[in-house]
Amino acid sequence: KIIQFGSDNKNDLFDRSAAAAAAYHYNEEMFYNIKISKEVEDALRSGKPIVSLESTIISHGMPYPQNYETALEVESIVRSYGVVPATIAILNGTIHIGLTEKEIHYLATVGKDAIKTSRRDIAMVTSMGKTGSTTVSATILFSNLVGIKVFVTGGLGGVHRGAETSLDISADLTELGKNGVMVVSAGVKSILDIQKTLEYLETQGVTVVTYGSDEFPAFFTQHSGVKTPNRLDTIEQCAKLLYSNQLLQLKSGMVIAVPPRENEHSELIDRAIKESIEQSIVDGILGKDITPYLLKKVNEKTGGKSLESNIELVKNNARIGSQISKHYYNLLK
Ligand code: PSU
Ligand code: MN
Repeated sequence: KIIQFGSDNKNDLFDRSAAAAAAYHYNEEMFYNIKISKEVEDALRSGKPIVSLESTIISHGMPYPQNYETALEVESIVRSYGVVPATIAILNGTIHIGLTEKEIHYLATVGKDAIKTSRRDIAMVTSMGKTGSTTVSATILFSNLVGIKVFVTGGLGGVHRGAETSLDISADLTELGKNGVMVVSAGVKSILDIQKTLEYLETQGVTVVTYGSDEFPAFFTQHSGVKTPNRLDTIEQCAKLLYSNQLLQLKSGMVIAVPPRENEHSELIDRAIKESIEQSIVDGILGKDITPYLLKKVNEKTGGKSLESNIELVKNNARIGSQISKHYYNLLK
């Protein structure tokens, strides 16, 4: 027997204003505050589509000024679809959902002086009144807290090569398992072990989809040689996937991997990745420093070609993510 979900369930899904109100804390005696921008709060209350954006990509993922320009361009792409962008970061201990241009500029210029903040770092950063840029993991967590369902980024963290001895597995993957948020990305970089990353996501109960291809993309290239667990070909199908996840209250995440445009520099980038990983071992880089280290080295070794592709694919993901968000909200009406 097919169970039909009625309008009651839809009303549950509409309960975003309650989420926004619950999350709106401003209490001097507490050790954390959340500030939701006017634009984002209005969108949450009136049920307008929203897309969240992370900030570690600004502080640690790209150099200045490309980081600043890209962050603004991505926001403007999202807006061009009639969707509200919500860039998330912690500024002087206050969790911000939706940043001003000035705040984005601040993060872009402080760069690595901002604390790269995953779930484990959040209470430290807020209680000490520090500034932290949120990784995919913390951005998923805060998106879920205020009721934002679609989150756009460049690349996810994953299982690192050699994780069988280092145990280096990004907190992005466990966070994806815990929150019913859809993350639109270009897959995971080949600085990571892609097959192991997919295995780990399966264990976490994360639905992994490639948009319009049978292969899981490797960030800089469409081809990883790894078969994707699921393929969807339309925006509508992706929106319906999110809707089903919500109706069933699975409370686990979804990844939409968008293959990037074919890259003429993929061989150069591949070589740079191999050399950078070897160099990271020589330099003794470990833990949260590894991903930013590799991104910087690869960019240097490719003469900026990897950064160019990175910028282009984030924008491409923003186009797809915005449309999914819009369709999802239409399904709720
Ligand atoms: N991959 C990129 N660019 C990035 C990151 C990953 O191509 O900026 C950032 C994201 O914020 C991601 C984080 O959540 O790195 C993962 O870090 P780690 O591998 O330390 O978990
Ligand atoms: Mn790690």
